[in-house]
Formats: sequence, C-alpha cells, structure tokens
Amino acid sequence: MYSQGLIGADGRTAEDQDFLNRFQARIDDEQKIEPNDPMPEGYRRTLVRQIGQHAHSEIVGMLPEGNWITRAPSLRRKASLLAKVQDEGGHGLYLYSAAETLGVSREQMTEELLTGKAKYSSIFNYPTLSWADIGTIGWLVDGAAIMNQIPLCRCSYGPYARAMIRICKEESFHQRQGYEIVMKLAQGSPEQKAMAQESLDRFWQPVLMMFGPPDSESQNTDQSTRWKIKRFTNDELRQKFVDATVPQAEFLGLTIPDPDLKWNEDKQGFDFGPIDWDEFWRVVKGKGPMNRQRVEARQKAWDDGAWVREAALAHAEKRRAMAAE
Ligand code: BYC
Repeated sequence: MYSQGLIGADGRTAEDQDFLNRFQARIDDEQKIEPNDPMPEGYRRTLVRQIGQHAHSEIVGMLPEGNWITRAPSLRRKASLLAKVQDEGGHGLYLYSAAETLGVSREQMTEELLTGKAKYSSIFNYPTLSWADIGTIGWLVDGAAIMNQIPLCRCSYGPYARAMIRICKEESFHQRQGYEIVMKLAQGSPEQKAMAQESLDRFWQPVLMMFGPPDSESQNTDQSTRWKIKRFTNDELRQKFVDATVPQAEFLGLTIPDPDLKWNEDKQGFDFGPIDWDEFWRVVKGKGPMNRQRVEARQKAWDDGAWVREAALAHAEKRRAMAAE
C-alpha cells in the first residue's frame, strides 16, 4: 500500500539481520536490484515513495508550462514547448511503470496524489506569470532536475536507473531550450531583460528548495544513500547547482537575487544566503500559491479519462472472451 504513513526509509523490516546484510553486500558491490529479487520491505517502500512522487512531479509539471503553449511568441517556440511538455508526460509514464514493477498500481498512486497523501515537487505550486517563466523553468527547474537526476542513473534499483538515463537526455534538451529563451530576453530590449530578471527573482529560492530540506532535516537521506538510491545528499546537490548556475547568470547579465552570494576560495564554491524553509514546508503541506489548482486539474483529467479506462477494460475483456472461445 502506497501511503506516506507507511512509507519511509525506516529500514524497520521483518527480515532477519543475515538477509539484510546479504542485501547490503549486493548494494555495496554495485549490483543492480531487479524487480523479482528479494529486497527489504523498507527498500521497496522507499522506492515506491520516491519514484511515485517523481512521476507525479513530471505529470503535474506539465501544467505550469502547458499554460503557455497557446501564447508562445512564435511557431518555433510553440513547437519546442509542445515537445517539451509531451516529454514530461512521457517521463511520468516511464516512472509510473518503474514504480509498478514494485507491486504498486497506477490507480493507487493516482489516488494518493489526488487525496494529497503523495507529494510532488514543491516547484510546481508556483504560477507561470510571464513568458520569461517558461525560459526560467527550462534553465533553472530542468537544470536543477538534471543535477538531481544524473546520479539517479546510477540508482541501485535497475528499472529506475534505466528510466533515468533516457529522461536525463531529454531534460538536457529542455534545459537548453530554456536557457536560449532567457538568453534572447536578456539580450533583447530593456523591457525583455527586465522580464527575465523579474522571473529569476521569483524562481530562485523555490528552485533551491527543489533539492529538499537541509540534510539536518532530511529524514530519508541517510538510509537512501546507504541503499544507493540517492548518491548525494540534498545539500551537496544544492551546492553543485549553485556553483554551476552562477556563471550562467553572469554570462546572461542577470543578477541572482541573493546579497549573500559570494565565492568562497576555501571550499571552491559559492556561499549563499538562507533559504525560507517555512515557505517550503507551507508549500509541501498544500498551502502554496497553486496547490489547489494543480490537484483540481489532475482530478479533472482523471475524471475526464474514465471513459478511456472503461473502454480499454471492455476491449481487453472482449479479446479475452474471444481467445477463450
Ligand atoms: N517538494 O527526507 P527528504 C522535474 C519531501 S520533476 C516536495 O530529503 P528524500 C520536472 C520528501 O518527499 C522534479 N516534497 O526526502 C518535471 C519527504 O517527504 P516524505 C522531481 C519534497 O526523498 C516537469 C520530506 O520532504 N524530481 O524535474 O530523501 C518539468 C523530507 O525530505 C521536496 C524528483 O522527484 C520537494 N522539493 O529526498 C520540469 C527526483 N523535497 O516523502 C522539471 C527524485 C523533499 O517522506 N526524488 N520533499 O513524506 C529525489 O531525488 C528525492 O525524493 C528528493 C527528496 C531529493 C526530492
């Protein structure tokens, strides 16, 4: 059963120590775990939680960008945005399939999303107010996603790792199309540059929050890194992202909205200012600017698609009956 209450990287399993040790030895040996392999229940639950939430994020992530397809400023922009949004739908489907290999059904996962039990990335609870936001999402949101997802290509669970390889290739196209939109705006008229800056100002902090709470508050990181589901902690990935992004903003001539941002020679990385974790938890708990609309849109899609599911089932039943004749 896929439920936040039950799922956690708790490692509290009925399996005996010998079984757990043998499993850990396989992980330490970098062997991939496949669907039919024995695995601790905590490992299975952690993956169902993370892959399910990842799939929901891809699907909900189509909404803020889909909002701009009809208003893209040229045919070229419309075509590439359309392709990107379709890619996100595809990512959601690979990931739901990967989660299904762990014994959870698509219906269960959808129900958890619609009842608010399953989370999806906090970033998609912010609105897309201007065309520049489409550029910023590609540049920063997909940029953060790549930073988080490249290590997932080496996740110990085979189906998740393999899905991530293709997803990362597509995400890199998304990041480039976003960067190109922002570059055109940043090099355009003063009004266009101001639009790009305003978008960066709104998205910077929410993007840093995508990596999850600080390590000191991350209940899942320790166990997930031991099981090699996660390869880096939330803070490590956030730092790598900041270090990679600051020079990109400089190249664009945009200012990252953080007065505390400065190069730290000792750590060979950037120091950055505090993140508003109260806002993060408010958004995660359903009180973000767009949470209600996002879940309503998914509910409507599920309801509107009922006839397709019923027709597919009826068709499968008819074929089964014909085969049995
Ligand atoms: N938003 O113990 P922690 C995309 C939750 S899609 C909401 O550190 P964990 C894209 C976390 O679930 C981007 N909730 O957790 C799509 C946990 O609660 P539960 C999605 C968050 O799992 C379309 C609690 O906070 N990417 O890029 O070890 C267009 C404590 O956290 C968030 C993925 O899903 C958040 N930001 O680490 C464009 C990648 N952060 O579940 C782009 C796969 C944390 O215990 N997921 N929480 O109730 C991961 O890598 C990890 O799950 C996380 C969190 C790093 C996100």
